[in-house]
Amino acid sequence: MYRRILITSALPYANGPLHIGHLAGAYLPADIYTRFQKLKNRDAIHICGTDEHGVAITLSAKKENKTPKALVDYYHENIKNTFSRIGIYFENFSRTTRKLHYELSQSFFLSIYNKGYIEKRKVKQFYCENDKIFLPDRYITGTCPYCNYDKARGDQCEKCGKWLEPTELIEPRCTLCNSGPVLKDSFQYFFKLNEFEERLREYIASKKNKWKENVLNFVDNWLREGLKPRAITRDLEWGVPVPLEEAKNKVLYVWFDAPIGYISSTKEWSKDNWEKYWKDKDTKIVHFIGKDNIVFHSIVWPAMLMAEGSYNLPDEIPANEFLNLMGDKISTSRNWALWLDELLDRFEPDYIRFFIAYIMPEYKDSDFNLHDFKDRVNNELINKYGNLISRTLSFIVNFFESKIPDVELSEENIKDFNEIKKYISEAENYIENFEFRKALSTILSGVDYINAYIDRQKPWNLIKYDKEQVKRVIFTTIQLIRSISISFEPYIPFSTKKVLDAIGVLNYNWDSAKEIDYSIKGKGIKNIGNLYKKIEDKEIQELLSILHSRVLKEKNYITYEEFSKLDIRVGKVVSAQRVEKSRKLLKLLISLGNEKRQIIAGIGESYTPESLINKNVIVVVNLEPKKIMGLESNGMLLAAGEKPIILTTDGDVEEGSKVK
Ligand code: B3M
Ligand code: ZN
Repeated sequence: MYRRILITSALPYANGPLHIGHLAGAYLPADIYTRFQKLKNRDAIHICGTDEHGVAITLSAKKENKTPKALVDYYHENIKNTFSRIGIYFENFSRTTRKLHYELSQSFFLSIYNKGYIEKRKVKQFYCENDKIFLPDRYITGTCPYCNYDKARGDQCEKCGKWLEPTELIEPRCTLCNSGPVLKDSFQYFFKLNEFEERLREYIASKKNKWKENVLNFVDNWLREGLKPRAITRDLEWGVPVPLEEAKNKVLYVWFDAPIGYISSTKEWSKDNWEKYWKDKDTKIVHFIGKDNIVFHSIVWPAMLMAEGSYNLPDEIPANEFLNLMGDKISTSRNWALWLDELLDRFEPDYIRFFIAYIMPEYKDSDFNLHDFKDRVNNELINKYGNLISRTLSFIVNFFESKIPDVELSEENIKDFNEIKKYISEAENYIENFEFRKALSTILSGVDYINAYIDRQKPWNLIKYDKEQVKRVIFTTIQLIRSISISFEPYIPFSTKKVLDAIGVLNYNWDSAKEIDYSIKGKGIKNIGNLYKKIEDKEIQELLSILHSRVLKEKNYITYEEFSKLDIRVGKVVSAQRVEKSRKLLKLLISLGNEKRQIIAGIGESYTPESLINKNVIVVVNLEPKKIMGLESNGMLLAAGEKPIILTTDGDVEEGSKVK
């Protein structure tokens, strides 16, 4: 058994505010897990901080016309403040620009350098004479030598998926200014990742059946390709300087110093205690991250730790998948994001926590839909938990002069109470296993159980003829509320604190939730009125229109030439059928004059197949063919809206006419 748990969540880049994707990916699960462990009276700490180096920072600074320092100063405060508003609690929230972090990163580098795990290599690197910087791989665009795609990036071609070296690109260009960069000779330091391949294989093998499938699959793919030495330095001005005389003007690559930030932040938290959390064998280390960070945490970071030799390896890496927004990928560059601050300005932090936990992308990507947000919060959190609290407390106010009844419980009452333990134990197992959605739904079943208990007992009837029995029922109900609220605390800590405080529960922990608390017998309660206010549709509409207008303002122009590549035509629906096993998809045959096309379209929720026959539709006809649920689709039907409605013509035109 472990004696302490070190919990970290990915260090957010200090180059922008936090959005819902961040919360769902790492911070909320980490916070739920930490709060749970603390309730179990375990020695658990949650460590984090902002990641303040790398091109993500320097390029944002450039865009905002600030120095990197001014940028990270601003966003460190901004991010820290948002975390506190949404109730993500840390033992320490540090920064990778602090002196302590520089010293630790440099000594870490030197330690593995001195052991011979770092080698110096000559490299050829692109330099943009216009922007006066060495270009990171991702900031070079050119034609892919494998598939001829003309917008391939220096690290990878998005079209054919091949990993690339920037020097392989045909006609490379600087992504920032579009000029042709020059190749310069330089040298960098490479970490000999390959020397750890065997040990990494053993390490990963020991995690089989323990780690989540999505993480293991990812790692397997990487190991299958074989590991190569990786450059861990860069020619940049912003970063942790490489601690070698011969390497002036070079800095550590951001992914080398960032994970060391976990250690430096722990050290900053406690000079005396930090080492236990990193070096004692009875500590469990858990890294919460999003899926884009898996490689670094499960391969590169463990190898760095192996090379250094004095630290423990990560025990758990519960990575989440991505969260989309209204069916589309969140993209900060396209301005398609829901910022936490704008949600917090409108809604209780617990509404946001509750919903994000409810849809958490634990095993696959999931979607934040604002209508769904309103429905889930109103129907599950407010109608079930909120109403349970209001109706019980107002009953006590009305019939018992705001005092919890002072009674002895009967055998039967105790039996009713014992039922709740099952839910709590079940939720506990799920949380230990990082299954936060299942734990939440178990807790909600517990709330259902309590509501059903009250409905069965009907205290509002009983009060007319058996007040003693009502006292026992209400005392039992209060105990049930106390228990479920304790187990709900990791998810909605602001609400449960209010509730537990209102019924006078001061000292509690996870296991005490399974026992009756007699200390509150006869004590006064606080009348907190309605715990929640329902979300209204107009609040959602308002937020939606803000979201959409932001995207429209972002002027990502395409050229006339690019637009003219689209071949859009008018077609007529000849036949339509539902696609088997799909709610949304219809299989359409569309006439374009001389030619008929099969198109699979996601409009099955808005139309019956019959209603579409003979309708004019607008089709992109030169889109590459695609298989959808095994069926060939040749083109795309234009449609709009959440339940998509098709575009059509205002009057008749010939089939096959070009839209211009
Ligand atoms: N700064 C987060 C990201 O990729 C990255 C995590 C570092 S964790 C050591 O957005
Ligand atoms: Zn340039």
